[in-house]
Amino acid sequence: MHFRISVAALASISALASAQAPSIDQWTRLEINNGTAWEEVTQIARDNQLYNLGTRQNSPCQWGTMDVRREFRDMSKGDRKSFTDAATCLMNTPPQRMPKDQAANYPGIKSRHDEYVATHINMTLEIHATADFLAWHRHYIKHYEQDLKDLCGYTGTLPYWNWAKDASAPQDSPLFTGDEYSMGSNGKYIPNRGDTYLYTQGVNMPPGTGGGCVESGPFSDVTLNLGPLDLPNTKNVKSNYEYNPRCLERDFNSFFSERYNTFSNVTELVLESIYLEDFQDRMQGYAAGDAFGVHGSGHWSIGGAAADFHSSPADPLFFLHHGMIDNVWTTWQNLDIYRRQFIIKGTSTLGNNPPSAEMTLDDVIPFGFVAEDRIFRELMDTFAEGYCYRYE
Ligand SMILES: [Cu+2]
Repeated sequence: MHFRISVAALASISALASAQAPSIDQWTRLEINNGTAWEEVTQIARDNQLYNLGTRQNSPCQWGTMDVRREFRDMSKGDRKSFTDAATCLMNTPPQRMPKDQAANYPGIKSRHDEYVATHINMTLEIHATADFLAWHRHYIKHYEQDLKDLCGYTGTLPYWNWAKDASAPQDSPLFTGDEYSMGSNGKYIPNRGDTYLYTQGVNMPPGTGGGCVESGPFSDVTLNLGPLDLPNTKNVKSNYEYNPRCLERDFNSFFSERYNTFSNVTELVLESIYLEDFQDRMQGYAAGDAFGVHGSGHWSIGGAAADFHSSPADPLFFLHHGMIDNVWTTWQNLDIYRRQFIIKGTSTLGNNPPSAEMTLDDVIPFGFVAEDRIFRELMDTFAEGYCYRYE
């Protein structure tokens, strides 16, 4: 007990020094561009987390025993393989929450993994460009991590993908070599494709480096059952739960990542967004002059299934991308935790269309076939209400 108090006292010195979020002026342009600033910013946030935890009495969540989520390439080969084995296992596990007598109403739901996809499809317009975008996805991926443990015997934590490390050429990332310890390969290269105009963003997209089915490594022989609903250049399904068995397609495309997923993009996002409105708009690409943001661009950099707005969780890589998104939010929160822990802003409809009420922390947030409803407030603190994890 005495020991814990003195650790907290020591930590308070550094916490006092950084009670306000650091300013981007503290780093040089080179440090911002090459990832040095990002490393240091996340370390400041972690120091603040440690201090914050030290101020809590009797917390069941302890620093030394909490789940630590790591970047996929930082994990051992064995741990990487355990994760992809478990993710594949979820695709071969029967649905858990869909009432069995209603299976005919959900023809595309064949597995536990499909229940995640179907829930995201069904809720797409209520969980993006809304007040609960960040919180909803936090709980969604947390529950996925829990299911890997509960249903597939996984003993590790959810990895994340720091796309900034691969922004110049995601197709060459060590995550996607296609060996058995990777997250699976790119899609098979389809030549002679032209540009595609993306109407929503007003951007002309050049073809990526793949386009076909994932060729090797984990997920090369999985079957996706749901979606796509809104991809260009493909035949989309007509209803949310339509059964559409097909391979997993990817199409890594640096057109997006080198513009929107760089170290400078993510570092500027976190350090320049003082207000939550700016932070969440800029992250999702709803801020003026930024058509994608790190969130939207991450999806388009992967391409294929992961680029479909509604059914993107069909590609397990979705959960690593959103691990990074949650890491970015957690970092932003912890740079000024007393102001940012419980702050929300927005309504419950995409871009407030159709108009809906401002959400509050007392609102009930549904999770469909994924999990029980939660209260918004319960999703704001990574050390409470069943959460006990950090990023490294
Ligand atoms: Cu989403």
